[in-house]
Amino acid sequence: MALPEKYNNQLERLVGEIDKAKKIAIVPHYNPDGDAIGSALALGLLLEKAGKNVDIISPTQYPSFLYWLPGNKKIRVLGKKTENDPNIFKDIDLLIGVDFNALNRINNIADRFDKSNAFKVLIDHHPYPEDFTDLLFSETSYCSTAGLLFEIIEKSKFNGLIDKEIATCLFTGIMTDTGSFSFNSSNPNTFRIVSELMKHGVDKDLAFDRVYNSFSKDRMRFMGHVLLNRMVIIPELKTGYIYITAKDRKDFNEQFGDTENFVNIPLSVKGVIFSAIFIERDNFVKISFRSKGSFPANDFSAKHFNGGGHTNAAGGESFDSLQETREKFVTILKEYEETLKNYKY
Ligand SMILES: [Mn+2]
Repeated sequence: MALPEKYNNQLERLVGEIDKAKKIAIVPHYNPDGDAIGSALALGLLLEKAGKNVDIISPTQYPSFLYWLPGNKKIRVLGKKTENDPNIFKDIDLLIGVDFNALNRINNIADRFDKSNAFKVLIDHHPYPEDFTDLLFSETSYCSTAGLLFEIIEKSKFNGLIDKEIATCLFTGIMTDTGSFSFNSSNPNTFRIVSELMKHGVDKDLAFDRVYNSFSKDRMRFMGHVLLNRMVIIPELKTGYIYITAKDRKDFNEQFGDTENFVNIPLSVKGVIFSAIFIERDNFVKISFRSKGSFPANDFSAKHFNGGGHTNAAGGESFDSLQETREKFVTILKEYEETLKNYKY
């Protein structure tokens, strides 16, 4: 398989715009993950090799387990002082968004992205993309934006520029978006892409080690506390959830990214197919959902918790207290009792 034929014209236009552009900016979503950062870096490194002046602008901070990635220093992270800068996209001819489907996913800079006179492109694998760019490469059949980006590059004249560093960034995007090939990776094409990347010399074991074996002692103890005291399993509804109080975050010296992946823990309990995490933040409760099989975490979140995402992984939020949010969740779950009880996975 390769990039679907229907993108041929768009690909031609994209290459034309790259050729024309002097200055290019690449933007991942806020709170970027391995796929967003890996894709942004891979594209940035590639376009620099093609002789372009490239800015990679992250709307917010990202986890330190990604700092080892090649080209990491090129990323400009917006903070309190810089996020309101009206000129972040000044003189940019081509603006490329990666790994998001809606302007509100780059919330703090959405207005400037939208109003920029640059030619705009979006490369993404989330469902229901909004129409806010001149070109849209959006395919949910890909495990990751990095996978889709690889096939876009592969089919273009830039294919020859892929090197070990670029391949490492793409591989890391695929690895993190599939939980090291444990979900969202049944499409054989994912492994074809990985196979191509490996030919460029990606050190797979190193990538795994840097991403997954990089916790602080505090974070490990935090996880222990969560497992022992903050996990609720509701076997009859095949659901588990975790809640984290503001005090927990303080007690365990929470650093950015420390609660990442906690939401997956309840799914390790036999029989659990739906899991959630509720994290008490300053003004709201941050929520993530995970599911197995066809139970739609994204629809559940969209309907009840102002969120969305993929079938098996979605985000959400609540402006009730942590306690009220937990109670609301359990009440809503009862509406799904029949579905969950009879759910076969
Ligand atoms: Mn992604």
